[in-house]
Amino acid sequence: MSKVTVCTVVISFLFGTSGTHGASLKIPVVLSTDVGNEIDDQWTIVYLLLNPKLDVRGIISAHAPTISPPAGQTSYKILLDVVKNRLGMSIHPPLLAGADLPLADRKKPRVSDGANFLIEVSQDFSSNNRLKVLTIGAVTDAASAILMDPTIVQRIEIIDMGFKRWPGGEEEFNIANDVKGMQVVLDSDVPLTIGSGDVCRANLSLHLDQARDMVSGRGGAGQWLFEEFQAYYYRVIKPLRVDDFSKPKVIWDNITLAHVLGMTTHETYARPKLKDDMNFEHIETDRTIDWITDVDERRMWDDFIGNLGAY
Ligand SMILES: [Ca+2]
Repeated sequence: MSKVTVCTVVISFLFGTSGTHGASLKIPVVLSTDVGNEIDDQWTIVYLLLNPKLDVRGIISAHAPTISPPAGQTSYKILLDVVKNRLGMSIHPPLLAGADLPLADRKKPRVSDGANFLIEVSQDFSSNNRLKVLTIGAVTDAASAILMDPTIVQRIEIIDMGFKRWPGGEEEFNIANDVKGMQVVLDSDVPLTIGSGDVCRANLSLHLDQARDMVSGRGGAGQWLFEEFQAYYYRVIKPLRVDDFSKPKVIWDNITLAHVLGMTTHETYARPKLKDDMNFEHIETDRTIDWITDVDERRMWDDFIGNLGAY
């Protein structure tokens, strides 16, 4: 990286963190990611960090049962590797470790560096100017922050990739990884938007060839993203010993970024309660939930590729 580029990165980072005190028009976000579980988290981290429209205040690691225990710590080490080594960023937003396990009790937080950080960083915000918290893994750290400081619901909003579909909710990986955590979030007043699995599948599926065409020629970060995609594709998506490349891989987690960047449509519904079996119970309430119904994926991928090419 040239000196001029480093200088630009420093200036944009400083400007980007000016928050409520400065003239930043960037969108303030914190990401909570179970990176190390699948490969879509890597795509979302790259999109997040290379997007000049975002003021990234921090990234928190999240546990998942597919990540070696202690999962929050392992995911944190993978997050450090992605940001420092894969993206080669010596200057970057704060990176924090989240909890290693889901909530054991709906009234008791799992205190972690990630949950503490979320409370601290939220202090710059208010109900008129909310920090957007993107959760693309188990929601444990956001839920713990709500239990530790209930006033945080006046300063943040949560955009979560989770559930199978509306109106049932239904079992899905991120929700299953902390059902109690999502119950805490749904039972609170925090504004909540959901990007569900069915909408991701319909809008964010990529075939191997599409992924190659999109990212493999675009610098070291693009090449690395494609290699991750390809390795996962051969390991998980393509049937062994069969030349069947018909199944796509879904880049689930990008739905949260597409939403904050204004590239989705959504419906607003009465906010359901979440039962322990991960199905919704629809109740009379004044609280609402925003449910993403569509993604302008053409626009999102163009934006993603443009930022990747410029890095
Ligand atoms: Ca994820």
